[in-house]
Amino acid sequence: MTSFETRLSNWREIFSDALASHIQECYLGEDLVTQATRYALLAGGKRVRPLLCLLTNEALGGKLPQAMTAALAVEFIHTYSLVHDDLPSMDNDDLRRGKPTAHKVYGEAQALLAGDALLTDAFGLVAGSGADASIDSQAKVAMVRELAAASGSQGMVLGQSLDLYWTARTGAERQHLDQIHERKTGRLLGCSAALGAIAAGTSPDVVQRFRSFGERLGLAFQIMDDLLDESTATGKSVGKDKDAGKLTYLAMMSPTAARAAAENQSKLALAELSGIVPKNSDLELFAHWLLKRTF
Ligand code: GRG
Repeated sequence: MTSFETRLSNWREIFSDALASHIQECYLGEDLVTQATRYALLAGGKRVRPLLCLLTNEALGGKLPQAMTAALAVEFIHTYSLVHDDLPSMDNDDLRRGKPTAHKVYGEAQALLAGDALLTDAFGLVAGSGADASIDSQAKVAMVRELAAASGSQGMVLGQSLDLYWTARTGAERQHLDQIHERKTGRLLGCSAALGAIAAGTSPDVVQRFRSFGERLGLAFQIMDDLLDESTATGKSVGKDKDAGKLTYLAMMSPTAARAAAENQSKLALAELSGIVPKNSDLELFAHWLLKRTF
């Protein structure tokens, strides 16, 4: 492990501890929806979005508690999206993160509700619900706006709708592919970095640079995800996207061209940090790590 990977795994542990405490506080019930919510949150995952939020905040000299609430909120929204994405009415998947999907364990209705709970609770978290008085109300409103824009009708929801529309359909062009992934993946990564910047108390201009950094990084991440679709290491059903006729980067270009497109997006992402974050910061190393990942 490089020293950066050791630091990254420490950050992941810090996030997992905060998540575990939050679960202790809010999701201990034995009713089915709470069990399904807990199951989805604790099923593992790389925690890319909260790490991006925390590393952005750190790169800007922000304090951890302010950013942690936002980090939890983005992971809640991400987890909701995975639970809903796996449902029979969407991608109908049996495996996620190497484990049975939430609806396979708790049934479709309870899984749907667990997703709804996570989405709603994410907004409750950043709005404060009395918990974190250290973020001022203006910053909280800005965070709520970021989350809504990234996940709502012009964000992830639209990306998912377009993705379903273009599945097993001919006639798609590169712009359709980019639009799906900008919305479905890019926006939430952009939001994660923007939340880290807001938590650090930066100006709207700087927040915009980080949003754009995260969005480009998200596209690069998605292209790599397409390249990894045929690997068993992801814990998803192998080759699922390809077999389902999904509009992926590999449906439109060679693996070599896809890798080059990911590298280009990552370069453009890093250019957004120039003059704000020092070279070789952990945030920059994280962007490189995302492209090298094998799971
Ligand atoms: C249901 C509104 C709605 C949206 C669903 C997230 C999503 C949109 C669909 C999941 C399928 C997919 C390939 C999405 C692209 C984003 C992506 C790469 C998700 C997987 O994220 P990881 O790799 O997951 O960070 P882990 O398991 O590590 O948390």
